[in-house]
Amino acid sequence: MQIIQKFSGALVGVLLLAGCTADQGPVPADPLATRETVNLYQNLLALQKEGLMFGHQDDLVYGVGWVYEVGRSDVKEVCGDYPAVYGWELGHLELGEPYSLDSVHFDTIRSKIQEVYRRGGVNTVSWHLRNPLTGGSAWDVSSAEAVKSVLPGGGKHDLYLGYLDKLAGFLLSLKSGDGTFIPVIFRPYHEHTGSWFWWGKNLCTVEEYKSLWRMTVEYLRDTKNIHHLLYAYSTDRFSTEEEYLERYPGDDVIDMMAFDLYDRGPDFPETLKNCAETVSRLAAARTKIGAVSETGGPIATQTDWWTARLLETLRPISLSYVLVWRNPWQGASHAPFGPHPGNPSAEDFVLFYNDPHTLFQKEVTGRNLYQ
Ligand code: BMA
Repeated sequence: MQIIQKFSGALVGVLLLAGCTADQGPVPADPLATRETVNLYQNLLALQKEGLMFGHQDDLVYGVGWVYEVGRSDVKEVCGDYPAVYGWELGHLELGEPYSLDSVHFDTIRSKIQEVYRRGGVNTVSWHLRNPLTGGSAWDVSSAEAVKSVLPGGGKHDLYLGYLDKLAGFLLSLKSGDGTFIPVIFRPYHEHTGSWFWWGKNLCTVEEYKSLWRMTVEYLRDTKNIHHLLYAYSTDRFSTEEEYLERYPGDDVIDMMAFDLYDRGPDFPETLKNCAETVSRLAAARTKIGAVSETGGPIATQTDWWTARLLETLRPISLSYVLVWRNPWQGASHAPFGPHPGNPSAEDFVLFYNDPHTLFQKEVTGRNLYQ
């Protein structure tokens, strides 16, 4: 009896360390995560062994030559189906403005998140929030004091909690028709292995970056009682496991391990393979979800980009999803990264869509990811 008790105690210890409980299976970092959030987490872990979901930023709200047309999606217009994963951007929410830095109303984002949830898709949010120290944009890297200034004791700490209050208000408004909180993958402070955002590598120390993360999770989870988030850690390109993990804030606050990587030259397939294999391996070892959280390629000129460069590189690697960035409808800071009618790679996207390894709306709707 004693031996059995000792053994089961050790077993529980091992399972908890691995982010599991004996009866429930793997659980997210937030011990109070809602049932739907736990279910999403477990279903994404299972699904990433079977196929790769396709995601697109702002897919339902604008595309090439249109904005705010109900039912439209550039992806659907090319392949006949919606993506499985949808990215939304919350920059400028912290200012209390009605629309994002990409001119999408937060009320619209909310209703699209609700629509995606109803259809069984997955929502993820990013946050290019303003520089709290200078008042400049997320890209204002003129001071290496910004992260420090928002931590406890810093001159912008209270201002920053105000930012988090506004974020929390929006997240707490994400409810389905029956009042259930809609789980979302929250991906702040991304691409921090580069130095183009105020939270980037050369703008703060390792400890400051980790503290920013932990302060954010603790405030949302413990002070604001938000329990419908899966937290995503998302670097830019990296070379080694050590580099990837250098600023990782900890298994107890992170649910997804991801990276952003754009196709900017001939090294892309090899770099993508290296980063994807590393993230997939690290995520599996920790029972976390793995993903390519942002990508995009020269689809106007490289007509087999979807299959030859993206799919064939990622096919052997277990990851939850790959999300391509937006198809800007105004002030285009870059070419569309998603497929769209008339694009020279549109036919190749149909091959990508028809490949059994890729998963779109049709495949995930039947999976009941939240049950
Ligand atoms: C960038 C570009 C910008 C945009 C920002 C936040 O990569 O697409 O135009 O404002 O993301 O979505």
